[in-house]
Amino acid sequence: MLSEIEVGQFRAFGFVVLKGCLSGEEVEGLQEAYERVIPDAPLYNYFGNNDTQVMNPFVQADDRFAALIEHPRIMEAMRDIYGTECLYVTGSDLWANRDDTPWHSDGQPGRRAVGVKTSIYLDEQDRDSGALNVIPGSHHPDFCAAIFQAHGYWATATSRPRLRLDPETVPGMLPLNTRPGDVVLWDTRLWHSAFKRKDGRPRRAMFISYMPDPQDDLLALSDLRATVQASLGERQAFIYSREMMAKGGPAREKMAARLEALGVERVRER
Ligand SMILES: O=C(O)CCC(=O)C(=O)O
Repeated sequence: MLSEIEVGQFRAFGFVVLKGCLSGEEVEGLQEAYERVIPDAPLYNYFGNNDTQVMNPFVQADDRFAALIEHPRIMEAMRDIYGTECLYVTGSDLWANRDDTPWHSDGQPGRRAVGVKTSIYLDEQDRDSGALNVIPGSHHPDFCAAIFQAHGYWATATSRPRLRLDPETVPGMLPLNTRPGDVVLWDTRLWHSAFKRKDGRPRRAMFISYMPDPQDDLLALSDLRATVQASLGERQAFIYSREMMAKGGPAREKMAARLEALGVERVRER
């Protein structure tokens, strides 16, 4: 259970590091699964040209990855923060990242829709070794938009909003240092970046996306449905494959059934 301070910190700053959230055994399992799948992950040279690889989605590739979706300690932390369940809304990517990820915010700066990601890393990380850098508090819509108005641009019509600032000296930036087993929970409206590791090794990272259950908030419900529909497509036809549903336990069934009750389409493969 998160402390009141941690919940308060998340609300004020937009992130919390769940220290030691995953057991040593879970981390070992993830490392093994990662090394098994990464050789087949496609190249992705959007940020640079350094043979970065990404598997998107990745949760279907190994049961140990899929188990991260409903990890009890992660679900509990999100419940502590939002006072309701968070729902997996598709959006899962696994990286061997050899590039700098530029400063950006996920989505339109100033948006009210709440998205939350978990970041899971397989190596110890700090500013020089791939840590997620954030501007604390920049998930607040007005602050997020103000930063964009002062320093932002779109690299292309479809890219995420970025910052023109020198990436190393962005005012207020904070690297979120982690050790394997820690999970970073963060609001995707935060302005964030990550630098390539100075030791030349790839950043071994996994990200999974959620939104809080909208309950009776019709605008939040519409945002949730739109988010899922925008992420489903050629690469992924359903949130859950038949196999993932067959292998998942009651927590997976409950989350899938809740999405269906909310009118989300293509939740599970029939
Ligand atoms: O490259 C990284 O590690 C940062 C990930 C990121 O920017 C994102 O998931 O939106």
